[in-house]
Amino acid sequence: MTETAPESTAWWTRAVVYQIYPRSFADSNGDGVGDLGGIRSKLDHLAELGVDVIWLSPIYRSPQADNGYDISDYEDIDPLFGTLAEFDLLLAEVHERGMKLVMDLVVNHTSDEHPWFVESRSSRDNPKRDWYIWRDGKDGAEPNGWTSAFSGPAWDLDPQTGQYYLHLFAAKQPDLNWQNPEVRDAVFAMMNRWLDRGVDGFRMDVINFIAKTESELVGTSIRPTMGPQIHDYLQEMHRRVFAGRDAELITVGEMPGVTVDDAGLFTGADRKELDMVFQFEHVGLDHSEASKFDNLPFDLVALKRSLARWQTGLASTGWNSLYFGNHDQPRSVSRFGDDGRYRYESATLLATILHLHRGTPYIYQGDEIGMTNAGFTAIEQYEDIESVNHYAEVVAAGADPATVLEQLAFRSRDNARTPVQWTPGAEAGFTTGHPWIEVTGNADRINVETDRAAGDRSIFDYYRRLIALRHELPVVALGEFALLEPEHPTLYAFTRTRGDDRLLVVGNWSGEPLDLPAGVTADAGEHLIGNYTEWNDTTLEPWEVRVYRR
Ligand code: TEU
Repeated sequence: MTETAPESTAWWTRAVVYQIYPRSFADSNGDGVGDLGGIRSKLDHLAELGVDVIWLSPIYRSPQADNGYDISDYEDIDPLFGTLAEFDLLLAEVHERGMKLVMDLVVNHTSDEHPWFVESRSSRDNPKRDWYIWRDGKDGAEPNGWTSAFSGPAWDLDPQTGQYYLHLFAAKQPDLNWQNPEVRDAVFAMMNRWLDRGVDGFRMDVINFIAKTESELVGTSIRPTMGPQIHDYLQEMHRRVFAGRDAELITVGEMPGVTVDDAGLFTGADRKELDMVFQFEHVGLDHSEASKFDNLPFDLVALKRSLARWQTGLASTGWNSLYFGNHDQPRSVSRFGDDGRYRYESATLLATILHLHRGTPYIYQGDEIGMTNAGFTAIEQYEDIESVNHYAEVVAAGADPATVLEQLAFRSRDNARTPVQWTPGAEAGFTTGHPWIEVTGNADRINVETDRAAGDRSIFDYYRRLIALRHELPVVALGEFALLEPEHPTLYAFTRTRGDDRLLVVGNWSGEPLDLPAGVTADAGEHLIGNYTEWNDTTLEPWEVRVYRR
């Protein structure tokens, strides 16, 4: 964050973030679950890749109903992952390598096992009653029609006190009441303690959900609308947590449903709210409004239109995060590319297009070696609460199980949650024990060891060069964006311009050769990076991408 300096000098415009999903990254003690020791053992992998920031998905104490996004103690590390002492070691080792460490901040909700909620539910007059959102039922049913992101109503009746509590996610994730100043005090104090400990910022889980009003329809879900107090809450957070020490920190708001205009407000330089948003528009185009499991054909023109709107909309104020995948999305090479014959080419094309946009790129663990979807075919293979609940709900309502399994195979969050494939050996070198979720069947071919030995077909090496470009060339970080050939169904072409410096990116988003429209590469300049070793200026080979600079 920058308090007084113009936005363009902020260090995170030149930074690349790497997301670790700790339970699937590396296991050091053989219990089958990734842990802090595993992360420490792989820090050189990340330093060699050249990333600037590591974001850890939650490692706090948690019953793990939603893999740590249900927190029962914000001030301690879950024994599954390690201890606070080991966390301090990890933080020191990250800093020694010149990288920063960002924590996941999950404060829209806690676990129902958090002492705050245990107290809150104990009686109607408990001092913490109003820390959560309690309502009377209406005509013997839920207070309103709001639905949970993980199937069913967003309200649960607590028999002990006869009222309903709100949970926008699982019943084990009750929503905190941010209107209560005591809740804000407690959250801000906790954040300050983590910053005092030395962490470098926060990725804030569904942070736009903390202010709730009326209803809106989101797909088949009826959700609260983002209330206007959201900006007050974030500005108060800035004043009470970040002010005075924000220049070295990074703050990222994960915000499902946020628009470009909202993002300009959340991240405008003078607004003192957040550094950047994590938005969802471009990953919502290939499924229907009605359900994220209802897959639509991929449409490159729509994707380009969406990403270009964000580039233009935040050109003069605000900042965006760039991603094609994370722990909630399918693997990007399986979803947008070709995870078979052209896996190397399409993985590197996706990386090039993403990293050459304006914004801060996020690499999700395993993407740097082109890991693919899990290939699960039976419901027993799935662990994710969203996938398991969805299957149970729609099959009970009469859906054909085989069809639902096909949808999950494409869409389930577990596709991104299988263990990172380190070696061709047993359990992909992830654990010496039995992994908590199955290793993807292609680990003998797709793994870090094999990829790094692949010479000019190493995806890791390609990412390394892309990251270095962002560090070296201001035009990559800050250049103005212009989309070319917006209606072309398979060509992704754009320029980035800063002063006399101009980059041209041309990518063939298909498995067929493509003749470049006349003039696109005229006066393109020198070849900067690309995923083929030989090229000509008039055609692109399958999934070929190329960047020129003049
Ligand atoms: O996700 C928020 C979110 O809205 C989605 O990405 C969500 O998981 C998915 O769309 C459901 O269809 C965040 C976390 O990233 C996710 O892992 C958590 O499950 C969720 O919040 C609750 O904390």
